[in-house]
Amino acid sequence: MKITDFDIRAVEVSMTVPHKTAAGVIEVCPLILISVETDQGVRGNGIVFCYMSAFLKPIFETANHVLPLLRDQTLDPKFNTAFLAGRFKLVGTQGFMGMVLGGIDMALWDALARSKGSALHQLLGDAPKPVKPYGNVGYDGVKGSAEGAGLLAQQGFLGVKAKIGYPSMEEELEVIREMRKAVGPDVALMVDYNQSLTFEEAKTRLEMLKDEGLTWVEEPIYSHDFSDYVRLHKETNAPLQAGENWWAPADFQSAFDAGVVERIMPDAQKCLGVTGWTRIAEMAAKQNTEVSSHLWPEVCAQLLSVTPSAGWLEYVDWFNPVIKEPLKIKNGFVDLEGVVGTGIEIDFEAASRFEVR
Ligand code: SMN
Ligand code: MG
Repeated sequence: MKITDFDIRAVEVSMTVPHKTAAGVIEVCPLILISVETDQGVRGNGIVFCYMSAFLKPIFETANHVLPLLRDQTLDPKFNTAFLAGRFKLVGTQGFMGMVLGGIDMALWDALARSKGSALHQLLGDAPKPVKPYGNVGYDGVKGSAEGAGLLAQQGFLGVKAKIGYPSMEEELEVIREMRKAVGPDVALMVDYNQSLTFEEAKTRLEMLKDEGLTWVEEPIYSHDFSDYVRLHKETNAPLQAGENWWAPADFQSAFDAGVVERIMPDAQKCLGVTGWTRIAEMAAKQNTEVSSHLWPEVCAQLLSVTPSAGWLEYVDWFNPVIKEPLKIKNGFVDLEGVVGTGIEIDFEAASRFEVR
Protein backbone atom coordinates (compact mmCIF):
# COMPACT_ATOMS: atom_id res chain seq x y z
CA MET A 1 0.00 0.00 0.00
CA LYS A 2 1.41 3.38 -0.99
CA ILE A 3 1.05 6.80 0.58
CA THR A 4 -0.49 9.05 -2.05
CA ASP A 5 -1.71 12.32 -0.55
CA PHE A 6 -2.23 14.42 2.57
CA ASP A 7 -4.63 16.83 4.17
CA ILE A 8 -3.29 19.15 6.86
CA ARG A 9 -5.44 21.66 8.76
CA ALA A 10 -4.73 24.09 11.58
CA VAL A 11 -7.56 24.48 14.11
CA GLU A 12 -8.16 26.12 17.47
CA VAL A 13 -10.62 24.26 19.64
CA SER A 14 -11.97 26.00 22.73
CA MET A 15 -11.41 24.25 26.04
CA THR A 16 -14.42 23.56 28.26
CA VAL A 17 -12.20 24.50 31.22
CA PRO A 18 -8.89 26.41 30.76
CA HIS A 19 -5.98 24.25 31.97
CA LYS A 20 -3.96 26.16 34.59
CA THR A 21 -0.47 24.97 35.47
CA ALA A 22 2.46 26.40 37.44
CA ALA A 23 4.08 26.99 34.04
CA GLY A 24 1.21 28.84 32.30
CA VAL A 25 -2.46 28.55 31.31
CA ILE A 26 -3.81 26.70 28.28
CA GLU A 27 -6.94 28.58 27.23
CA VAL A 28 -7.48 27.21 23.73
CA CYS A 29 -6.30 24.00 22.21
CA PRO A 30 -4.28 24.65 19.02
CA LEU A 31 -4.11 21.52 16.87
CA ILE A 32 -2.75 20.42 13.51
CA LEU A 33 -4.99 17.75 12.03
CA ILE A 34 -3.27 15.32 9.72
CA SER A 35 -4.85 12.94 7.27
CA VAL A 36 -2.65 10.57 5.26
CA GLU A 37 -4.20 9.04 2.16
CA THR A 38 -3.23 5.74 0.54
CA ASP A 39 -3.73 4.16 -2.88
CA GLN A 40 -6.19 1.70 -1.33
CA GLY A 41 -8.51 4.48 -0.26
CA VAL A 42 -7.67 3.98 3.43
CA ARG A 43 -6.89 7.14 5.39
CA GLY A 44 -5.02 7.51 8.62
CA ASN A 45 -5.46 10.42 11.01
CA GLY A 46 -3.15 12.01 13.52
CA ILE A 47 -3.21 15.10 15.73
CA VAL A 48 -0.37 17.45 16.65
CA PHE A 49 -0.97 19.44 19.84
CA CYS A 50 0.84 22.80 19.57
CA TYR A 51 0.50 23.95 23.21
CA MET A 52 0.30 27.66 22.28
CA SER A 53 -1.64 29.42 19.52
CA ALA A 54 1.48 31.35 18.47
CA PHE A 55 3.03 28.05 17.35
CA LEU A 56 0.10 26.86 15.24
CA LYS A 57 1.35 28.50 12.02
CA PRO A 58 5.05 27.49 12.27
CA ILE A 59 4.10 23.91 13.14
CA PHE A 60 1.56 23.88 10.27
CA GLU A 61 4.32 25.05 7.92
CA THR A 62 6.66 22.39 9.29
CA ALA A 63 4.06 19.65 8.72
CA ASN A 64 3.49 20.93 5.17
CA HIS A 65 7.18 20.66 4.50
CA VAL A 66 7.66 17.21 6.06
CA LEU A 67 4.60 15.18 5.04
CA PRO A 68 5.02 15.40 1.23
CA LEU A 69 8.40 13.67 1.61
CA LEU A 70 6.43 10.46 2.19
CA ARG A 71 4.55 10.66 -1.11
CA ASP A 72 4.79 7.36 -3.04
CA GLN A 73 6.48 5.54 -0.14
CA THR A 74 5.10 2.16 0.89
CA LEU A 75 3.11 2.53 4.09
CA ASP A 76 5.38 1.12 6.78
CA PRO A 77 5.25 3.38 9.86
CA LYS A 78 8.54 2.29 11.45
CA PHE A 79 10.39 2.71 8.18
CA ASN A 80 8.59 5.96 7.22
CA THR A 81 9.34 7.54 10.62
CA ALA A 82 12.99 6.42 10.57
CA PHE A 83 13.24 7.86 7.05
CA LEU A 84 11.88 11.24 8.14
CA ALA A 85 14.01 11.33 11.30
CA GLY A 86 17.02 10.59 9.09
CA ARG A 87 16.16 13.46 6.75
CA PHE A 88 16.24 15.96 9.63
CA LYS A 89 19.40 14.96 11.46
CA LEU A 90 20.72 18.53 11.23
CA VAL A 91 17.61 19.98 12.89
CA GLY A 92 17.09 17.09 15.27
CA THR A 93 13.94 15.28 16.28
CA GLN A 94 13.00 17.57 19.14
CA GLY A 95 10.90 20.73 19.19
CA PHE A 96 8.45 21.50 16.39
CA MET A 97 10.06 18.85 14.20
CA GLY A 98 9.65 16.18 16.88
CA MET A 99 6.02 17.16 17.42
CA VAL A 100 5.29 16.90 13.70
CA LEU A 101 7.09 13.56 13.38
CA GLY A 102 5.11 12.17 16.33
CA GLY A 103 1.78 13.30 14.85
CA ILE A 104 2.66 11.85 11.43
CA ASP A 105 3.73 8.55 12.98
CA MET A 106 0.37 8.25 14.76
CA ALA A 107 -1.43 8.93 11.45
CA LEU A 108 0.64 6.24 9.67
CA TRP A 109 -0.13 3.61 12.33
CA ASP A 110 -3.79 4.59 12.15
CA ALA A 111 -3.78 4.00 8.37
CA LEU A 112 -2.02 0.66 8.77
CA ALA A 113 -4.45 -0.60 11.42
CA ARG A 114 -7.47 0.61 9.45
CA SER A 115 -6.21 -1.09 6.29
CA LYS A 116 -6.43 -4.38 8.19
CA GLY A 117 -9.77 -3.49 9.81
CA SER A 118 -7.97 -3.76 13.18
CA ALA A 119 -7.50 -1.73 16.28
CA LEU A 120 -3.95 -0.46 16.86
CA HIS A 121 -3.46 -2.72 19.89
CA GLN A 122 -4.20 -5.79 17.74
CA LEU A 123 -1.29 -4.85 15.50
CA LEU A 124 1.02 -4.54 18.47
CA GLY A 125 0.51 -8.01 19.83
CA ASP A 126 -0.69 -9.18 23.21
CA ALA A 127 -4.26 -9.44 24.39
CA PRO A 128 -5.17 -6.00 25.74
CA LYS A 129 -5.08 -5.55 29.51
CA PRO A 130 -7.45 -3.25 31.41
CA VAL A 131 -6.36 0.40 31.44
CA LYS A 132 -7.18 2.84 34.27
CA PRO A 133 -7.66 6.50 33.34
CA TYR A 134 -7.17 9.40 35.74
CA GLY A 135 -8.80 12.82 35.46
CA ASN A 136 -7.13 16.24 35.67
CA VAL A 137 -7.61 19.23 37.92
CA GLY A 138 -5.84 22.51 37.15
CA TYR A 139 -3.97 24.99 39.35
CA ASP A 140 -7.33 26.00 40.78
CA GLY A 141 -6.70 26.84 44.43
CA VAL A 142 -8.07 25.05 47.49
CA LYS A 143 -11.77 25.30 46.71
CA GLY A 144 -11.53 24.83 42.94
CA SER A 145 -9.16 21.86 43.16
CA ALA A 146 -11.28 20.11 45.80
CA GLU A 147 -14.48 20.68 43.81
CA GLY A 148 -12.85 19.53 40.58
CA ALA A 149 -11.41 16.43 42.21
CA GLY A 150 -14.72 15.56 43.87
CA LEU A 151 -16.52 15.85 40.55
CA LEU A 152 -14.04 13.54 38.81
CA ALA A 153 -14.34 10.96 41.61
CA GLN A 154 -18.14 11.14 41.30
CA GLN A 155 -17.81 10.53 37.57
CA GLY A 156 -16.03 7.28 38.45
CA PHE A 157 -12.36 8.15 37.92
CA LEU A 158 -10.12 5.96 40.10
CA GLY A 159 -7.36 8.59 40.05
CA VAL A 160 -7.14 12.39 39.99
CA LYS A 161 -4.13 14.59 39.25
CA ALA A 162 -3.83 18.23 40.30
CA LYS A 163 -1.47 21.00 39.28
CA ILE A 164 0.40 22.40 42.24
CA GLY A 165 3.42 24.65 42.91
CA TYR A 166 1.57 27.21 45.09
CA PRO A 167 3.52 30.12 46.58
CA SER A 168 3.28 28.73 50.11
CA MET A 169 3.59 25.19 51.37
CA GLU A 170 0.58 25.77 53.65
CA GLU A 171 -1.63 26.38 50.63
CA GLU A 172 -0.07 23.42 48.81
CA LEU A 173 -0.88 21.07 51.70
CA GLU A 174 -4.38 22.49 52.06
CA VAL A 175 -5.07 21.90 48.35
CA ILE A 176 -3.96 18.28 48.64
CA ARG A 177 -5.78 17.59 51.91
CA GLU A 178 -9.05 19.14 50.70
CA MET A 179 -8.79 17.13 47.49
CA ARG A 180 -8.27 13.98 49.54
CA LYS A 181 -11.38 14.79 51.59
CA ALA A 182 -13.33 15.32 48.38
CA VAL A 183 -12.31 12.07 46.67
CA GLY A 184 -12.16 9.76 49.72
CA PRO A 185 -9.42 7.33 50.72
CA ASP A 186 -9.56 4.97 47.73
CA VAL A 187 -9.00 7.32 44.78
CA ALA A 188 -5.35 7.72 43.73
CA LEU A 189 -4.06 11.31 43.98
CA MET A 190 -1.21 12.59 41.83
CA VAL A 191 0.31 16.09 41.76
CA ASP A 192 2.15 17.93 39.00
CA TYR A 193 4.66 20.79 39.51
CA ASN A 194 5.32 21.34 35.80
CA GLN A 195 9.08 21.80 36.43
CA SER A 196 8.54 24.83 38.66
CA LEU A 197 10.95 24.08 41.56
CA THR A 198 14.68 24.20 42.07
CA PHE A 199 16.35 21.08 43.45
CA GLU A 200 16.50 22.51 46.99
CA GLU A 201 12.89 23.71 46.91
CA ALA A 202 11.82 20.31 45.65
CA LYS A 203 13.67 18.55 48.46
CA THR A 204 11.94 20.65 51.10
CA ARG A 205 8.50 20.32 49.55
CA LEU A 206 8.74 16.59 48.88
CA GLU A 207 9.73 15.98 52.53
CA MET A 208 6.58 17.81 53.56
CA LEU A 209 4.40 15.81 51.17
CA LYS A 210 5.62 12.39 52.22
CA ASP A 211 2.62 11.47 54.40
CA GLU A 212 -0.04 12.61 51.95
CA GLY A 213 -0.40 9.22 50.25
CA LEU A 214 0.38 10.58 46.78
CA THR A 215 0.64 8.08 43.95
CA TRP A 216 3.20 10.30 42.25
CA VAL A 217 4.80 13.75 42.22
CA GLU A 218 5.27 14.87 38.62
CA GLU A 219 8.08 17.03 37.24
CA PRO A 220 9.05 18.85 40.44
CA ILE A 221 12.26 20.05 38.72
CA TYR A 222 13.48 20.74 35.18
CA SER A 223 12.58 17.70 33.13
CA HIS A 224 16.01 17.03 31.61
CA ASP A 225 18.00 17.04 34.85
CA PHE A 226 18.02 13.24 34.79
CA SER A 227 20.70 12.77 37.44
CA ASP A 228 18.95 15.29 39.71
CA TYR A 229 15.78 13.17 39.49
CA VAL A 230 17.76 10.17 40.62
CA ARG A 231 19.39 12.16 43.46
CA LEU A 232 16.03 13.65 44.49
CA HIS A 233 14.52 10.20 44.68
CA LYS A 234 17.45 8.85 46.71
CA GLU A 235 17.29 11.76 49.14
CA THR A 236 13.50 11.98 49.62
CA ASN A 237 12.19 8.59 48.53
CA ALA A 238 9.32 10.52 46.88
CA PRO A 239 7.33 8.72 44.13
CA LEU A 240 8.66 10.82 41.24
CA GLN A 241 7.13 10.93 37.79
CA ALA A 242 8.43 12.53 34.56
CA GLY A 243 8.68 11.98 30.81
CA GLU A 244 6.09 14.21 29.10
CA ASN A 245 8.88 16.54 27.95
CA TRP A 246 11.42 13.93 26.91
CA TRP A 247 12.05 13.65 23.18
CA ALA A 248 12.13 10.36 21.31
CA PRO A 249 13.43 7.06 22.77
CA ALA A 250 16.91 8.64 23.08
CA ASP A 251 15.89 10.86 26.01
CA PHE A 252 14.31 7.89 27.79
CA GLN A 253 17.50 5.93 27.26
CA SER A 254 19.46 8.82 28.80
CA ALA A 255 17.07 8.91 31.77
CA PHE A 256 17.43 5.15 32.27
CA ASP A 257 21.22 5.39 31.88
CA ALA A 258 21.23 8.07 34.61
CA GLY A 259 19.35 5.64 36.86
CA VAL A 260 15.67 6.59 36.53
CA VAL A 261 13.73 3.42 37.27
CA GLU A 262 10.49 4.08 39.09
CA ARG A 263 8.01 5.48 36.60
CA ILE A 264 7.79 7.39 33.30
CA MET A 265 5.03 9.06 31.31
CA PRO A 266 5.92 9.38 27.61
CA ASP A 267 4.00 11.93 25.57
CA ALA A 268 2.83 10.05 22.47
CA GLN A 269 3.78 13.00 20.27
CA LYS A 270 7.15 13.97 21.74
CA CYS A 271 8.28 10.36 22.14
CA LEU A 272 8.05 9.86 18.35
CA GLY A 273 4.58 8.40 18.12
CA VAL A 274 3.61 4.76 18.30
CA THR A 275 7.00 3.79 16.88
CA GLY A 276 8.84 5.59 19.68
CA TRP A 277 6.44 4.38 22.37
CA THR A 278 6.88 0.70 21.55
CA ARG A 279 10.67 1.03 21.85
CA ILE A 280 10.38 2.90 25.15
CA ALA A 281 7.90 0.30 26.48
CA GLU A 282 10.42 -2.45 25.70
CA MET A 283 13.21 -0.58 27.52
CA ALA A 284 10.93 0.10 30.49
CA ALA A 285 9.79 -3.53 30.71
CA LYS A 286 13.41 -4.68 31.07
CA GLN A 287 13.84 -2.69 34.27
CA ASN A 288 10.20 -2.91 35.37
CA THR A 289 9.60 0.84 35.13
CA GLU A 290 5.92 1.76 35.31
CA VAL A 291 4.76 3.47 32.09
CA SER A 292 1.88 5.96 32.23
CA SER A 293 0.78 8.30 29.45
CA HIS A 294 0.51 11.99 28.62
CA LEU A 295 -2.45 13.30 26.53
CA TRP A 296 -3.69 11.44 23.35
CA PRO A 297 -6.03 9.26 25.47
CA GLU A 298 -7.39 7.35 22.44
CA VAL A 299 -3.97 6.29 21.18
CA CYS A 300 -2.40 5.79 24.62
CA ALA A 301 -5.29 3.68 25.93
CA GLN A 302 -4.38 1.16 23.26
CA LEU A 303 -0.64 1.52 23.75
CA LEU A 304 -0.95 1.03 27.52
CA SER A 305 -3.21 -1.98 27.00
CA VAL A 306 -0.24 -3.80 25.44
CA THR A 307 2.59 -2.18 27.46
CA PRO A 308 4.02 -4.80 29.86
CA SER A 309 4.65 -2.43 32.79
CA ALA A 310 1.63 -0.17 32.21
CA GLY A 311 0.49 2.35 34.81
CA TRP A 312 -2.17 5.05 34.40
CA LEU A 313 -3.77 6.69 31.36
CA GLU A 314 -4.03 10.48 31.47
CA TYR A 315 -7.56 11.34 30.42
CA VAL A 316 -8.35 14.71 28.84
CA ASP A 317 -11.23 15.58 26.52
CA TRP A 318 -9.47 18.47 24.80
CA PHE A 319 -9.40 16.92 21.32
CA ASN A 320 -12.98 15.59 21.53
CA PRO A 321 -14.61 18.36 19.44
CA VAL A 322 -12.69 17.15 16.34
CA ILE A 323 -12.81 13.38 16.98
CA LYS A 324 -15.69 11.28 15.64
CA GLU A 325 -15.74 8.78 18.48
CA PRO A 326 -13.74 9.91 21.50
CA LEU A 327 -12.48 7.38 24.03
CA LYS A 328 -15.12 5.59 26.08
CA ILE A 329 -14.76 4.85 29.79
CA LYS A 330 -16.83 2.20 31.58
CA ASN A 331 -16.78 1.49 35.34
CA GLY A 332 -13.52 3.38 35.82
CA PHE A 333 -11.69 1.58 32.97
CA VAL A 334 -11.13 2.29 29.31
CA ASP A 335 -13.57 0.59 26.92
CA LEU A 336 -11.84 -0.48 23.69
CA GLU A 337 -14.86 -2.37 22.32
CA GLY A 338 -15.28 -1.73 18.59
CA VAL A 339 -12.29 0.60 18.26
CA VAL A 340 -10.60 0.67 14.83
CA GLY A 341 -7.18 2.20 14.05
CA THR A 342 -5.75 4.42 16.78
CA GLY A 343 -9.29 5.51 17.66
CA ILE A 344 -8.64 8.98 16.24
CA GLU A 345 -10.93 9.52 13.30
CA ILE A 346 -11.07 13.24 12.65
CA ASP A 347 -14.45 14.83 12.11
CA PHE A 348 -13.38 17.22 9.36
CA GLU A 349 -16.85 18.77 9.10
CA ALA A 350 -16.79 19.71 12.78
CA ALA A 351 -13.14 20.74 12.46
CA SER A 352 -13.94 23.21 9.66
CA ARG A 353 -15.70 25.40 12.26
CA PHE A 354 -12.43 25.76 14.17
CA GLU A 355 -10.10 26.20 11.22
CA VAL A 356 -7.44 28.92 11.37
CA ARG A 357 -6.20 30.14 8.00
C1 SMN B 1 0.23 19.36 30.80
C2 SMN B 1 -0.44 18.82 29.76
C3 SMN B 1 -0.66 19.56 28.62
C4 SMN B 1 -0.23 20.84 28.54
C5 SMN B 1 0.44 21.37 29.61
C6 SMN B 1 0.68 20.63 30.73
C7 SMN B 1 0.54 18.59 32.07
C8 SMN B 1 0.01 17.22 32.27
O1 SMN B 1 1.85 18.68 32.45
O2 SMN B 1 0.74 16.41 32.80
O3 SMN B 1 -1.13 16.98 31.96
MG1 MG C 1 2.51 17.07 33.60
